[in-house]
Amino acid sequence: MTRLPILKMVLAVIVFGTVQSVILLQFNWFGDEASTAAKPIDTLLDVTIIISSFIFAIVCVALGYALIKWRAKPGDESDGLPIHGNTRLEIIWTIIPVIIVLGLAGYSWAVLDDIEKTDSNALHINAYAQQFAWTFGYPEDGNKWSEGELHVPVDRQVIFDLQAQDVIHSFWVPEWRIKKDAVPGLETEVIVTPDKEGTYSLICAELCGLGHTTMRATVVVESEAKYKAWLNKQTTQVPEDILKTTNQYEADQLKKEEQSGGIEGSGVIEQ
Ligand SMILES: [Cu+2]
Repeated sequence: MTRLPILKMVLAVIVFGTVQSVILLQFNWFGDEASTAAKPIDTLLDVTIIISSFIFAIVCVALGYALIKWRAKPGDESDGLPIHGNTRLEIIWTIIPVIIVLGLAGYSWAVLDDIEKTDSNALHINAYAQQFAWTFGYPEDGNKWSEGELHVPVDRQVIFDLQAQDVIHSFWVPEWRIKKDAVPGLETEVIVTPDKEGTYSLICAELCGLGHTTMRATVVVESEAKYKAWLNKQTTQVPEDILKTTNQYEADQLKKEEQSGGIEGSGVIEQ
């Protein structure tokens, strides 16, 4: 059995893994950070990049060594040796990835748990998603309604109650990092604390039909005073037909089914 140059290989992995990590960490993958969730999420991503870089390095070094060391000599047309499994090796290469994956899952869980802690003075806003537009209801201030433009105060937690009116959409403001699906009949919420004033884009991140790419809204993060002033100027209230809670949505679906007679009551059984 050939003895592997373990020390050299480990060194190669360290060098290759480090160089790759350093290069990949230079990129600003997600753009500006504009919420309190952005930092911990970006750190989680950086840790994942570093771990992946070293795993990639291990694979490349092992593969490179095998290719050079055990390549066929010119003119050698014979078959390779029949090789049986190696139980100890298989146990090791199963257990190590399991530990890495579970570790990263636990870390992600902790980050998510932390950024989704709700404040008692959080602002509630309803985000209505429909093909192909976003509209917003502000239930704490007379249920005012804004179309295509969302205003939120800076440094205050906002809880968006997502309400899909037709198909599945997805609420995503890249600078806030948080993304969540809006599913008809389901209550989902986005919990976020914007911490940087500015104008951003809310993007639908779930292919929802022909106009999907145009399904965007402007997001304005501003001081509490400016937010209040803007809200005071809004005159329209959330229209009745959009005011669907999950229960109302389900009730509507039921009514529709009853009106169409239902398949069970159509006389199929009598025949
Ligand atoms: Cu959409």
